[in-house]
Amino acid sequence: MEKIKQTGLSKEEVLEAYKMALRGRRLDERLWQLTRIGKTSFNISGQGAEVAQVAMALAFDRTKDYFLPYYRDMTAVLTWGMTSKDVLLGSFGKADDPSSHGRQMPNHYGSKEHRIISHSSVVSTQYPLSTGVAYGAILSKQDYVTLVTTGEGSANQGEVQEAMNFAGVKNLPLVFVIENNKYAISVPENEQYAIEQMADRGPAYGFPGYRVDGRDFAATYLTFKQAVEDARNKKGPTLIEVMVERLTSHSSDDDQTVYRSKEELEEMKKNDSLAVFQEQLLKEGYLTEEKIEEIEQELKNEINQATDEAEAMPDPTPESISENVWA
Ligand SMILES: Cc1ncc(C[n+]2csc(CCOP(=O)(O)OP(=O)(O)O)c2C)c(N)n1
Ligand SMILES: [Mg+2]
Repeated sequence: MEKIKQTGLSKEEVLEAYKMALRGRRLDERLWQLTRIGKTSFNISGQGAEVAQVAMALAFDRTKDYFLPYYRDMTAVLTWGMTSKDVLLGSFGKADDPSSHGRQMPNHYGSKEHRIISHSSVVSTQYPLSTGVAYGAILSKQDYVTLVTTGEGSANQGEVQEAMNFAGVKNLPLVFVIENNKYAISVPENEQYAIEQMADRGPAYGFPGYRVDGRDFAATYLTFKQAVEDARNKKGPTLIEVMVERLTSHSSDDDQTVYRSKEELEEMKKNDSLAVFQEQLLKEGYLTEEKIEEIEQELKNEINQATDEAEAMPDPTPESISENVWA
């Protein structure tokens, strides 16, 4: 059977998934442009992880589940319900930015409306927080599932081990994710961890751990689907290590050509997950060249409009400085 069909998603849903992954790429390209021309201060980019993030988010019930993302998860939060304009409001630091009303750095996503919980720049602090959110489901007898993500470098923080241990002990309805792009800024994976795969840390805390290729939309979606179902059915947490690429530098403040070879960068770009997904959809009859063109045009219009609208919004006022912060 064709691969995409195995997901059980309808043709419309698969096309929406493709459009969402492409939205993530095109919007991120816009964010880079805005940084480069000095209209925004910073960008940290999920290029290379879009397909995996769509597959991950689609496996949840986005009308009731909770999500504690990290800074590279723009495409995941878009899939969860945030809009291109919401993201742009955050990058411009506008008063109406749903993530923090312009208090946080760009890419620190949050949305009360969509149950996306804002995170700290101190990496992985969302992990222990997520155990509280998940424990809340048990204490309040609700059946929501919690999703939390971090990078493979940040997964070596002490509180990540504490969070996973607590989740195992309490059998929490929680899906732990490590997005492994093989770099923590300039530090390569062989200097980050000594085990073969980070997924092995799940069983160390008493629950399953899987490694999945984030370029494989169907495999990623199905792995998450199972984890969500298990969490919802009181079978406890799962750790999923998603292998992705980091196509860009760590952020707009560094240059990865200084610490990665030209060959490595070229090899990575040849295996761009978005191209792999597009190729697969063309082959399996979901997409045509004309349809791709149509989607590209729709996204271009959407992102242009969102940029103009977000940029025209007011900045936070000096008088509001002590609002929307812990004071
Ligand atoms: C506790 C802490 N230490 C260091 C930093 C600086 N820092 C920000 S991102 C990052 C690398 C994270 O790498 P990884 O977890 O692999 O995530 P990626 O950025 O690759 O997605 C570091 C060291 C920080 N924000 N917080
Ligand atoms: Mg990393």
